[in-house]
Amino acid sequence: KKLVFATNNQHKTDEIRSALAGQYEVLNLNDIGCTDDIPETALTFEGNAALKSSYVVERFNLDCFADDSGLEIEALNNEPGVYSARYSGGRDSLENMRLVLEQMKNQTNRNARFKTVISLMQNGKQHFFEGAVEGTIRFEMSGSKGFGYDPIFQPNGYNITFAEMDMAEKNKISHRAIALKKMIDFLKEQ
Ligand code: ITT
Repeated sequence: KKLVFATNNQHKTDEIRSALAGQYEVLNLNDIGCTDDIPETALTFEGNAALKSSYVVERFNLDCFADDSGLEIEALNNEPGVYSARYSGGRDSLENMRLVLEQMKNQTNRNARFKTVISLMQNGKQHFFEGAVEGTIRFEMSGSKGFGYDPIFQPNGYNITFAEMDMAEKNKISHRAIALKKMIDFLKEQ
Protein backbone atom coordinates (compact mmCIF):
# COMPACT_ATOMS: atom_id res chain seq x y z
CA LYS A 1 0.00 0.00 0.00
CA LYS A 2 1.21 3.46 -0.91
CA LEU A 3 0.82 6.77 0.89
CA VAL A 4 1.82 10.14 -0.54
CA PHE A 5 3.46 12.40 2.06
CA ALA A 6 3.42 16.07 1.01
CA THR A 7 6.81 17.07 2.40
CA ASN A 8 10.16 18.36 1.18
CA ASN A 9 11.76 17.47 4.50
CA GLN A 10 13.88 14.32 4.14
CA HIS A 11 14.14 13.87 7.94
CA LYS A 12 10.37 13.77 8.33
CA THR A 13 10.20 11.30 5.44
CA ASP A 14 12.84 9.07 7.06
CA GLU A 15 11.02 9.04 10.43
CA ILE A 16 7.66 8.20 8.87
CA ARG A 17 9.16 5.55 6.59
CA SER A 18 10.88 3.97 9.56
CA ALA A 19 7.65 3.99 11.60
CA LEU A 20 5.66 2.43 8.73
CA ALA A 21 8.29 -0.02 7.49
CA GLY A 22 6.67 -3.23 6.30
CA GLN A 23 3.18 -1.66 6.34
CA TYR A 24 3.12 1.19 3.82
CA GLU A 25 5.34 2.53 1.06
CA VAL A 26 5.74 6.29 1.56
CA LEU A 27 6.28 8.61 -1.43
CA ASN A 28 7.28 12.20 -0.72
CA LEU A 29 7.04 15.28 -2.98
CA ASN A 30 10.37 14.50 -4.60
CA ASP A 31 9.17 10.98 -5.43
CA ILE A 32 6.04 12.27 -7.20
CA GLY A 33 8.10 14.80 -9.18
CA CYS A 34 6.95 17.89 -7.30
CA THR A 35 9.73 20.43 -6.79
CA ASP A 36 7.43 23.30 -5.81
CA ASP A 37 7.96 25.18 -2.58
CA ILE A 38 4.39 25.04 -1.27
CA PRO A 39 3.42 28.31 0.43
CA GLU A 40 2.86 28.00 4.20
CA THR A 41 1.13 31.24 5.02
CA ALA A 42 -1.36 30.09 7.64
CA LEU A 43 -1.01 31.05 11.31
CA THR A 44 -1.74 27.59 12.72
CA PHE A 45 -0.30 24.09 12.29
CA GLU A 46 -3.72 22.91 11.08
CA GLY A 47 -3.84 25.70 8.49
CA ASN A 48 -0.39 24.97 7.10
CA ALA A 49 -0.89 21.20 7.07
CA ALA A 50 -4.13 21.81 5.15
CA LEU A 51 -2.39 24.09 2.63
CA LYS A 52 0.26 21.46 1.88
CA SER A 53 -2.13 18.52 1.52
CA SER A 54 -4.68 20.49 -0.53
CA TYR A 55 -1.95 21.69 -2.88
CA VAL A 56 -1.06 18.12 -3.84
CA VAL A 57 -4.71 17.20 -4.35
CA GLU A 58 -5.25 20.23 -6.62
CA ARG A 59 -2.05 19.97 -8.65
CA PHE A 60 -1.58 16.21 -8.85
CA ASN A 61 -5.04 14.84 -8.08
CA LEU A 62 -3.50 12.51 -5.50
CA ASP A 63 -4.78 11.70 -2.05
CA CYS A 64 -2.04 12.45 0.46
CA PHE A 65 -1.14 13.60 3.95
CA ALA A 66 0.98 16.51 5.18
CA ASP A 67 2.71 17.17 8.51
CA ASP A 68 3.04 20.65 9.95
CA SER A 69 5.01 20.76 13.13
CA GLY A 70 7.06 22.91 15.44
CA LEU A 71 8.37 23.69 18.87
CA GLU A 72 6.31 25.71 21.37
CA ILE A 73 8.26 27.22 24.28
CA GLU A 74 6.20 28.49 27.21
CA ALA A 75 8.58 31.30 28.21
CA LEU A 76 8.61 32.58 24.61
CA ASN A 77 4.81 32.78 24.34
CA ASN A 78 4.80 29.48 22.44
CA GLU A 79 7.28 30.63 19.83
CA PRO A 80 8.85 29.54 17.52
CA GLY A 81 5.60 27.60 16.87
CA VAL A 82 4.53 27.81 13.24
CA TYR A 83 7.71 29.78 12.54
CA SER A 84 9.97 26.91 13.65
CA ALA A 85 11.44 26.18 10.22
CA ARG A 86 12.64 29.77 9.67
CA TYR A 87 12.83 31.27 13.15
CA SER A 88 16.16 33.05 12.57
CA GLY A 89 15.09 34.19 9.09
CA GLY A 90 16.51 31.16 7.25
CA ARG A 91 16.25 27.38 7.42
CA ASP A 92 19.63 26.83 9.12
CA SER A 93 18.89 24.65 12.17
CA LEU A 94 22.04 25.75 14.00
CA GLU A 95 21.10 29.40 13.64
CA ASN A 96 17.54 28.68 14.72
CA MET A 97 18.73 26.82 17.83
CA ARG A 98 21.26 29.52 18.68
CA LEU A 99 18.51 32.12 18.60
CA VAL A 100 16.32 30.02 20.90
CA LEU A 101 19.20 29.39 23.35
CA GLU A 102 20.02 33.11 23.39
CA GLN A 103 16.41 34.03 24.14
CA MET A 104 16.22 31.34 26.82
CA LYS A 105 19.53 32.03 28.56
CA ASN A 106 18.02 33.74 31.64
CA GLN A 107 14.76 31.79 31.69
CA THR A 108 14.01 29.44 34.56
CA ASN A 109 10.80 28.15 32.99
CA ARG A 110 12.25 25.69 30.42
CA ASN A 111 8.94 23.97 29.55
CA ALA A 112 8.27 23.27 25.89
CA ARG A 113 6.43 20.90 23.61
CA PHE A 114 6.81 19.63 20.08
CA LYS A 115 3.57 19.49 18.13
CA THR A 116 2.55 17.85 14.88
CA VAL A 117 -0.70 18.22 13.02
CA ILE A 118 -1.26 15.82 10.13
CA SER A 119 -3.82 16.70 7.47
CA LEU A 120 -5.02 13.67 5.53
CA MET A 121 -6.86 14.30 2.27
CA GLN A 122 -8.88 11.31 1.20
CA ASN A 123 -11.65 11.24 -1.43
CA GLY A 124 -12.08 15.01 -1.17
CA LYS A 125 -12.36 15.01 2.60
CA GLN A 126 -9.88 16.36 5.11
CA HIS A 127 -9.05 14.71 8.42
CA PHE A 128 -6.74 16.06 11.13
CA PHE A 129 -4.59 14.08 13.57
CA GLU A 130 -2.53 15.69 16.33
CA GLY A 131 0.43 14.69 18.42
CA ALA A 132 2.41 16.46 21.13
CA VAL A 133 5.28 15.62 23.43
CA GLU A 134 6.14 17.67 26.53
CA GLY A 135 9.69 18.40 27.60
CA THR A 136 12.24 21.05 28.47
CA ILE A 137 14.75 23.20 26.63
CA ARG A 138 18.39 22.44 27.48
CA PHE A 139 20.90 25.25 28.10
CA GLU A 140 23.19 23.79 25.43
CA MET A 141 22.89 21.54 22.38
CA SER A 142 23.54 17.87 22.86
CA GLY A 143 23.56 15.01 20.35
CA SER A 144 23.83 14.80 16.59
CA LYS A 145 20.97 12.55 15.50
CA GLY A 146 17.57 13.70 14.31
CA PHE A 147 17.05 17.20 12.88
CA GLY A 148 15.81 20.70 13.59
CA TYR A 149 15.59 21.49 17.31
CA ASP A 150 16.26 17.91 18.47
CA PRO A 151 19.63 18.78 20.13
CA ILE A 152 18.01 21.23 22.57
CA PHE A 153 14.80 19.32 23.41
CA GLN A 154 14.68 16.83 26.28
CA PRO A 155 11.40 14.92 26.53
CA ASN A 156 9.97 14.55 30.05
CA GLY A 157 11.01 11.31 31.74
CA TYR A 158 14.37 11.16 29.90
CA ASN A 159 17.76 12.66 30.62
CA ILE A 160 18.84 12.74 26.98
CA THR A 161 17.73 14.94 24.09
CA PHE A 162 15.89 13.78 20.97
CA ALA A 163 19.22 14.18 19.14
CA GLU A 164 20.79 11.58 21.43
CA MET A 165 18.09 9.01 20.61
CA ASP A 166 18.06 6.54 17.75
CA MET A 167 15.22 7.12 15.31
CA ALA A 168 13.40 4.06 16.66
CA GLU A 169 13.54 5.44 20.20
CA LYS A 170 12.34 8.90 19.12
CA ASN A 171 9.58 7.20 17.12
CA LYS A 172 8.26 5.56 20.30
CA ILE A 173 7.37 8.89 21.91
CA SER A 174 7.53 11.73 19.40
CA HIS A 175 4.82 14.22 18.47
CA ARG A 176 5.05 12.98 14.86
CA ALA A 177 4.76 9.31 15.85
CA ILE A 178 1.67 10.05 18.00
CA ALA A 179 -0.09 11.91 15.19
CA LEU A 180 0.94 9.24 12.68
CA LYS A 181 -0.42 6.43 14.85
CA LYS A 182 -3.81 8.19 14.99
CA MET A 183 -3.84 8.46 11.19
CA ILE A 184 -2.86 4.81 10.71
CA ASP A 185 -5.52 3.68 13.20
CA PHE A 186 -8.05 5.72 11.21
CA LEU A 187 -6.91 4.17 7.90
CA LYS A 188 -7.08 0.67 9.35
CA GLU A 189 -10.64 1.17 10.59
CA GLN A 190 -11.79 1.68 7.00
P1 ITT B 1 7.65 20.44 4.96
O1 ITT B 1 6.80 21.65 5.18
O2 ITT B 1 8.10 20.30 3.55
O3 ITT B 1 7.03 19.18 5.50
P2 ITT B 1 9.40 21.79 6.83
O4 ITT B 1 10.75 21.50 7.40
O5 ITT B 1 9.21 23.12 6.19
O6 ITT B 1 9.02 20.61 5.81
P3 ITT B 1 7.44 22.52 8.83
O7 ITT B 1 6.96 23.66 8.01
O8 ITT B 1 6.45 21.64 9.51
O9 ITT B 1 8.34 21.54 7.95
O10 ITT B 1 8.48 23.09 9.87
C1 ITT B 1 8.75 22.37 10.98
C2 ITT B 1 10.07 22.79 11.57
O11 ITT B 1 9.98 22.52 12.98
C3 ITT B 1 11.20 21.93 11.06
O12 ITT B 1 11.87 22.53 9.95
C4 ITT B 1 12.10 21.83 12.28
O13 ITT B 1 12.92 22.97 12.39
C5 ITT B 1 11.09 21.83 13.42
N1 ITT B 1 10.69 20.45 13.75
C6 ITT B 1 9.55 19.80 13.40
N2 ITT B 1 9.55 18.53 13.85
C7 ITT B 1 10.73 18.37 14.48
C8 ITT B 1 11.34 17.29 15.14
O14 ITT B 1 10.77 16.09 15.19
N3 ITT B 1 12.54 17.48 15.67
C9 ITT B 1 13.15 18.68 15.60
N4 ITT B 1 12.66 19.75 14.99
C10 ITT B 1 11.45 19.60 14.42
